[in-house]
Amino acid sequence: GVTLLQEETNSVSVKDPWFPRHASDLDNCNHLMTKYEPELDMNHPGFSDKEYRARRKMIAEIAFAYKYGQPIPHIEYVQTEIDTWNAVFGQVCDLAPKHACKEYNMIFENLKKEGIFRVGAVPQLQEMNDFLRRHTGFTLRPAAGLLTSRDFLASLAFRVFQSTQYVRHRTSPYHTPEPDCIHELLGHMPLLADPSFAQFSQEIGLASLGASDSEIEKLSTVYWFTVEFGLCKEKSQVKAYGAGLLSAYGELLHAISDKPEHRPFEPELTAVQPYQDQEYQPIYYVAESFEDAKEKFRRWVSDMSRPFEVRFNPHTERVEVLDSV
Ligand code: TIH
Ligand code: FE2
Repeated sequence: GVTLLQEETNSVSVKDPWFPRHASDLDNCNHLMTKYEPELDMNHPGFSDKEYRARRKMIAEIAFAYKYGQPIPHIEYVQTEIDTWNAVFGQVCDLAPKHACKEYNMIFENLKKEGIFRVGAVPQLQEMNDFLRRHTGFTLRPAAGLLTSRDFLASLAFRVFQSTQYVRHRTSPYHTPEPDCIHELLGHMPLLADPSFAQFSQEIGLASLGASDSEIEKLSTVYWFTVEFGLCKEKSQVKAYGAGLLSAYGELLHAISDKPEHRPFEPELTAVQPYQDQEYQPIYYVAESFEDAKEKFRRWVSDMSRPFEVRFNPHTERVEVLDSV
């Protein structure tokens, strides 16, 4: 009897699954995936670097202690971290004008003008938070590492982006398999300040609330091939908008070369395409535009099995649940 009862309370009911209803509920959405942790993964470039591991631990503790509404703690980045930022930032300054989509480039220029992106200082999450809030209402929360898809996607429903705050190991500046703040800042943040792209990101998040595990898997695959590794058309050219391309110049050049396969973005096909996160992608999906990707995504999501609809109320930062007809 007791066991059965416990099983019932632990399992997620189809009718009433738990998911965050208010932005402050994201305090409970910070579960980490265990891969790539420098503490656990022998292949991590920081595995044998005691000092780096201590640094990561200290910054992770800041993320775990963070609560909704607090200012994001300032990190005093050290010279090796600043050098790594300078190296990646320099690459992006060289390559983005030619290979990034126009929306990215416009906001990138703006970020330089405002002094948030500059040589010599890793941008602070709090200043980036203030910039994003002014443009699209997106805000940031510090994350300790790679989050579970369910937790990460849920935050997007509230226009909250959970961002790591540590810097990749200095021995691999131009590519890392795990997110770090250079990837978040140079890859993700500029487009989170674009209204159309912000809307697309939030819609993926809203679709994930209360979704089944297999639907979460599909949504995170769509996220992977769009927000992380997406390409888009601009006149007759193919440009990058995926964050994993914009923060890693080796993969950016690979993606736009004729080596990988380019396929048109079709959510129902993209969602079931297996992917790996150790090496460069062999396949990229090309969107006609953000607007077109959003339209296609909406049509696909409306076929998902969830028995209710959700909508975000920005005044209360609350997700309202509506029975669908
Ligand atoms: N590979 C990216 C980089 O080196 O900046 C980081 C990541 C992209 C996607 C997941 S982690
Ligand atoms: Fe990312």
